[in-house]
Amino acid sequence: MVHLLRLVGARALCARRVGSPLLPPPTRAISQQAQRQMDTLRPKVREFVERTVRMCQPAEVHVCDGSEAENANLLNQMAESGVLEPLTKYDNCWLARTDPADVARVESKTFIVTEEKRETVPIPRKGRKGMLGNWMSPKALEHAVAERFPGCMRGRTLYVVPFSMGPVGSPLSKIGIELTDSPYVAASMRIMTRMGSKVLETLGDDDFVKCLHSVGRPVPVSKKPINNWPCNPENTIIAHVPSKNEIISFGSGYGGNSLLGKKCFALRIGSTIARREGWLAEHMLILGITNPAGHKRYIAAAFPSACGKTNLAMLQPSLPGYKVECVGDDIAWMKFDDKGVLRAINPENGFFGVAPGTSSATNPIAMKTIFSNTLFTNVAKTSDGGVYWEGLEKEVDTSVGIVDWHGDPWTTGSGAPSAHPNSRFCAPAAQCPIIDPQWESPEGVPISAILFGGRRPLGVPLVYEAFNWQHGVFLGAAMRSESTAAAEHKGKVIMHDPFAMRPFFGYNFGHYLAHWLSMEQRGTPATMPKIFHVNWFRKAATGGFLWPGFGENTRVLDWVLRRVDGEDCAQESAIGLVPKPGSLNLEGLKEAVDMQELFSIPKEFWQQEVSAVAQYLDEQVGEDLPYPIVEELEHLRQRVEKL
Ligand code: TSX
Ligand code: MN
Repeated sequence: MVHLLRLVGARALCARRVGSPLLPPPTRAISQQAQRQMDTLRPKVREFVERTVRMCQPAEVHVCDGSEAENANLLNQMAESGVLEPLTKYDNCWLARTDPADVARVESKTFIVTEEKRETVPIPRKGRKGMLGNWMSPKALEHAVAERFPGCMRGRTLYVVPFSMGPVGSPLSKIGIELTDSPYVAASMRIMTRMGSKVLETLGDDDFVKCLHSVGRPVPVSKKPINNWPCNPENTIIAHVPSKNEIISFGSGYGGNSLLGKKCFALRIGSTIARREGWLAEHMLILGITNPAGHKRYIAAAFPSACGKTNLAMLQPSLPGYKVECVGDDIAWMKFDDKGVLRAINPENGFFGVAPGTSSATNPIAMKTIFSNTLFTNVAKTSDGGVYWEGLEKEVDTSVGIVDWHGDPWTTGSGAPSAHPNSRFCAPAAQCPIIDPQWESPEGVPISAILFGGRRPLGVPLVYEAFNWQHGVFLGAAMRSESTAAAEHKGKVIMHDPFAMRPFFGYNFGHYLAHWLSMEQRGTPATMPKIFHVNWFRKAATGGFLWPGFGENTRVLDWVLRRVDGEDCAQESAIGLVPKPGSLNLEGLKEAVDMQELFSIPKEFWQQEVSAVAQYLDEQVGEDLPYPIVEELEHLRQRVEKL
């Protein structure tokens, strides 16, 4: 009775909201069972759920416990409603096809909400468009929410998804609660995060990050969803409110737009929490590496897209006696401990990896990870109930039939790719055969080195080391990578992507740089991670790659670790410390490598690089660019002039 009154009262409240249409009554009151579930929630959680129920008017509420039985119900129910297809060739693997209008993150509709614009983004120089994030005022967000959310979950079930980013109970972990009307999101969050009752128990009466998500298609739908994938691309918005630890996402069911623990929480909101609390939330893989002497270290590495970050995180070493283990492939939360050692956790619980290009040749470990308990999205399907994508040509029997990611028959000659280029696997990290024994360590793993990288066909050597922390921060700021950019560009362009964080900054990039620079004061000099820049993608004048890459990158990591050990195997160059001649271990390398060309530092190229980076940082960061970065740029310019 009490609950009924609450709902009625809420409806009146919704109807009074300025600018929102009068809402018809909910299709039905939520079940008594759901009410009982909601009654078990702690006051803060319950208030969040009840407020959302009043606004969004779902037909039903389900509080996720994270159990196997609950998961099986979700999956079977999605199979019945045509959202998922079972992939009968594998154990508990499923295929989702999205509406082709909902296949990727939408940066133009992603906002950070602060009182002052400058908290979110630096003010670009006159006439320049800011490329370091989108700002929205709290008023504009209020309006955007009022226009979209009232009644948006009518006819659907609201799933309450309690999740922990990081091992449950770790001092480095943070808890979120995602309210979503997408069962696909609930099932994916169970893979990508620690999800369920144990999280609510740990939360107690503490605060949590409030995550609200709706596909934005109340039932009955105005038009039949394509592929049974409801979404609302015209009205999509992904908003982050750092001051309230809130994320609000509407209109997209895909990946980073809807699995709010990942990019939205662990990077955007995470970076703002990290700044306040004095740590780092970064777009980095974490790997453990043991050398032939049995000495184990951990490396964190940031790469823009299309550099093979997941492949590096699961590297199969070519050098005898080396062992690589995986802590994470996408995000690192790093904090200096009371001894001044930088410690990292992977806040995630799974891999949400790009499928095309993944094969036994490029990443045999991933191939051993993703064929059980995995949700595939927008990959192609074989007639024997398996998956297919570009890169698997040599691994799938050509006698099988293939349907593409739209569900249409496909053959090699079709022209268009079989799988969407951004198609994904979503697989539990625990299934990775080389998952690190310490990957769930509550105190995190100690980081000895940080790598920044990029896909640089010209001018940038295989590896070089920063002279010091300040120079290392500059290397992160100056990151660029080749990418097949926006549709209007045909060819490949070298894009700026500082710290591989360009789409993920939760606050002003100038302030972010100042925060990184300040980290030097928190670390103990002897154990401060050394910073390196790597480039596996340099090409010869004749066109081919100069470096074999993949497992052979172990040779670069070996040199990095020897530098960490203090070995005298580096010499100064204009751009940083490069390997002394003969110090990179090339023993047993089958391919002939032109070391001269691989490590050359062409004066003209670097003059252009300096001016491109200078122009970018001046135009984009302007007044907010910390002086030490200006200083590093000027020193680099002077060293390059002497080449
Ligand atoms: O992931 C890659 N890595 C990192 C591996 C640990 N890729 C794939 C990038 C696409 C996402 C690479 N591609 C790497 C690399 O180190 N290097 C290259 C370029 C390359 C491609 C093919 C060959 C060599 C280099 N193979 C032959 O020429 C036979
Ligand atoms: Mn990523």
